[in-house]
Amino acid sequence: MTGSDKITVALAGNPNAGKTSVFNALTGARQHVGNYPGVTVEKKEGRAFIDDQEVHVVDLPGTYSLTAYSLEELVARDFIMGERPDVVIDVVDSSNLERNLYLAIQLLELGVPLVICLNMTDVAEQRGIHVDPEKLGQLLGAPVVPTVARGGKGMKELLKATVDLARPNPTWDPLKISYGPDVDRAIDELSDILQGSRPRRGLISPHWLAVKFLEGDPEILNTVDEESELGRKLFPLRKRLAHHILATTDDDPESIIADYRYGFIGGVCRQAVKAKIREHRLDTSDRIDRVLTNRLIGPLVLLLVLYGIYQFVFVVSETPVAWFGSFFSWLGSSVEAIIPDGMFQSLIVSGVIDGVGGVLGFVPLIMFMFFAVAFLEDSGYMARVAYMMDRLLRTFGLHGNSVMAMIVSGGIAGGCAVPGVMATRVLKDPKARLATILTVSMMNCGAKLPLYAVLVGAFFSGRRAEIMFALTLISWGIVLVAARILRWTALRGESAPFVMELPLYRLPTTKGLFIHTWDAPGSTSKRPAP
Ligand code: BGO
Repeated sequence: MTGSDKITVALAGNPNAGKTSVFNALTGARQHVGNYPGVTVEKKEGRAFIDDQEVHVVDLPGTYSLTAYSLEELVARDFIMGERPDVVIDVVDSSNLERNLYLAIQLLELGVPLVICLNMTDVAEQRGIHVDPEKLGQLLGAPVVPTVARGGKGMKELLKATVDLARPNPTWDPLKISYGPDVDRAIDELSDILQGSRPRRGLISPHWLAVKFLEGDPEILNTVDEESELGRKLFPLRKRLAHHILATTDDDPESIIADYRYGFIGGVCRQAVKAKIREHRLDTSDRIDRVLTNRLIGPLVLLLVLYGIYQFVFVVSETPVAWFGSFFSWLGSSVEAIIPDGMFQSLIVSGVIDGVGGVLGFVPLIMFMFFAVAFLEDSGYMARVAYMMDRLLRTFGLHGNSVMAMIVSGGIAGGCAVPGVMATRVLKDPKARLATILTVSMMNCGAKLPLYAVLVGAFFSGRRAEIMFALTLISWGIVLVAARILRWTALRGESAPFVMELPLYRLPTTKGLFIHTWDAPGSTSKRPAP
């Protein structure tokens, strides 16, 4: 807290969300108006009381975002970062939640102790939109108080939640969301450099600064002199990373980051909003989702997609696999002709050439599999797979996002458990993460493939894809049962609530697909869970 027992609260919110009404309802006649220093933006301040506790309320300018593109946004952000109020109340219009949560997410990314004032609940209910405040609070990690500011409803509860959060001194704990593989990696690189030398704003997290730096936030860019030692490291790196992101995604970092924020919000709203007509940004992604995540059509499409991938991987890779086979048999017979019969020849031909050839022969197949998974991930469909699988996987004590690790480990035959285990970093629930790590190696990974291929070739030569598909389904069953047993025994406990992010659909770029195929999809996609 700032003073001995006075609490300072900043009131943020989109224009028309009801911020002025909340301010008036909280402070009544105890208000005065001034200006923010150095600018002609009006600054309203007032006092509110609850159980003898004085709360100093500062009304921030109405903003949609926390960028530095408008004076209002800059004033609001500077006040929060410079004055560090004890708590920020974000007034959101619950009848227009998705759009309003964009600011809330940015406040959470900054790390401010936040209370969400879920205003206009009367309007939302009239429109058939019911927001579950508890669920919303759980998912965002911030208290949510429903209000109707016009009638003063919920104001006491709002003040109480604010005071409860301010006592004892809350720490600034930034929300970290994933912005996709390329941007996440770029942010890691930038924040590593910023970690050591934080320009001016020593209290702000290097991760947040790195996000802003990559977004090209003019105010943050200005805090670093291009000619300084730090600037000479940061600016060329930023340029290179922005170039790479443009090449792999065909978009600039700022748009990608915004898309992923909306994806995160979409995931939150899916779980916390029940509506007769759910509020929609009716864009292409939403329309596609209506079909692809439909309860009946969605799983059928998913099975078709997986089966299509099998056909693609096995049919397309047949020729290069045969090339590898012919090359190694040619190499074997050539070496046989050179080295005389005996132990040494057997070691080289049967041991080294046949052994290495047998494994390398599956490289094209594995590359095609990774290519297919990279396509699913880059297009945004993989997040929908996780969303659809969430309910099923939860019954086995896992999480929808475990699906990426499972698929990469061999959920589509030919994967590898190493990037699979790395892909579990996205799971924030430690028990679900450990259960996934311990079980994914039972999938049909690339190392098991040669053996399966020999057996399938010998017994079911005409139906390779179908039998491999069946074997894969069996391995899924084994993994799920093993996970369930672990969650009943060694890893017993409740699962933590977690947001399923649904990024917008995008058309993958060729360069992006090749880079992600090479990297092994999922292995670098998400940040470590805090
Ligand atoms: C007018 N419920 C309802 N139904 N309305 C609310 C609520 C609520 O919870 N909260 C606020 N409003 P501001 P910003 C108006 O002014 O506080 C209404 O920009 C009108 N005015 O009364 O100003 C509030 O500060 C004529 O409505 O928002 C106001 O964030 C006809 O939402 C509007 C109808 O609130 C914006 C409404 C002359």
